[in-house]
Amino acid sequence: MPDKTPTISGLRARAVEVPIARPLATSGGSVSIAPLVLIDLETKQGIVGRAYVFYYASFALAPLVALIEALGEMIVGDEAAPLDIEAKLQQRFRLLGAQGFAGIALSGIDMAAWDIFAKAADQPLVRALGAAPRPIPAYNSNGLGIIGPDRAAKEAAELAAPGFGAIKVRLGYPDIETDLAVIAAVRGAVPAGTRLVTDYNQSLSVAEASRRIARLDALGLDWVEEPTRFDDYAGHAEIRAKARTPIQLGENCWGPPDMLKALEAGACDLFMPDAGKIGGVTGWLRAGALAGARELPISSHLYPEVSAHLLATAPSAHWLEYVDWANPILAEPIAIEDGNAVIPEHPGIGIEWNERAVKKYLA
Ligand code: SMN
Ligand code: MG
Repeated sequence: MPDKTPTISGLRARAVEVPIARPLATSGGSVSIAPLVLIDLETKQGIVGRAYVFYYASFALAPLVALIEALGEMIVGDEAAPLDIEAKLQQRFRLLGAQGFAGIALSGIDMAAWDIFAKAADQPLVRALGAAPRPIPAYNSNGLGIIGPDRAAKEAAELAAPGFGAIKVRLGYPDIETDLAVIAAVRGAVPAGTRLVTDYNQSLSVAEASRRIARLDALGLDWVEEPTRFDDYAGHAEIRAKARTPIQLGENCWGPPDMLKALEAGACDLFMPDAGKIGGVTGWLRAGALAGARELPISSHLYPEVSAHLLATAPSAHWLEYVDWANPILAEPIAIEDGNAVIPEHPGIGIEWNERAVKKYLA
């Protein structure tokens, strides 16, 4: 093997708890800090692959750091070939299951391996994947939780102000009348033409979802996300059959096989894989191919930095979900210009740490 082929020499994982500028109350729980694990995947040649994963709950951080480190040990000495690493590690989880903790750990290592791959090619990830950087339309998904019509209107105006083409409104109030009042208040507060997407965070029964969406259908919403439990694909298909508003799903799917089940069930009109759950860059690219084959619009969930590269490669790219949660610990947060994410031209994904901030937020 020529010495310039990057070989994994070690992995460092650190947990941080980063305060979120606009805490987010959803109908599925509240998020006020971002529990992240930062991954540095090291090579003998000196290239370091960097990625973070979002762990949803602080209690999960310590066991996840240990799991990611254990996975890192399994690939020391291996060539930093992301597809081979993915195949090797998936094999190790055949009996344990590659969902939950394991799925997020595998996704994080995969993203870091692709960061090495692109850095070794001296290209931004998008170019290493065969596409040129382009502006990626982004919706502002910060804040706008379950906060009632008055606060939602004020926050919506602030969120749309930088020129975003769309914002996300969380729904799932105790009654549909409040859902409708929130949408009306938000609509009145944002510039004409701003698209609205909505998210129930799995909070409704199938029957209740159909009742509510029948009322939402007249409002010109671009989508209703996860109206019921994410893995009730038959239930989503039933809701979708009655709805005129497009049904969005995908952030909780574990790997392309889950996506395939959702598509085969006819569960959704739109799909939005989460890079940390679908299997990192490898899983997301496969999801992008599956979506492209069906001309199914594909959006990203969280992880705006890597998702911008991935959306540029997707044949049926739709929206990038913009959240600023990792910004405080990044040396250079992803830029948004005129409502579009700007893919950085640096080699790799563009994730480098702001070490001072990392030290401050170490968990
Ligand atoms: C969401 C996801 C993760 C944490 C909080 C909220 C939400 C979204 O479902 O789609 O943005
Ligand atoms: Mg969602």
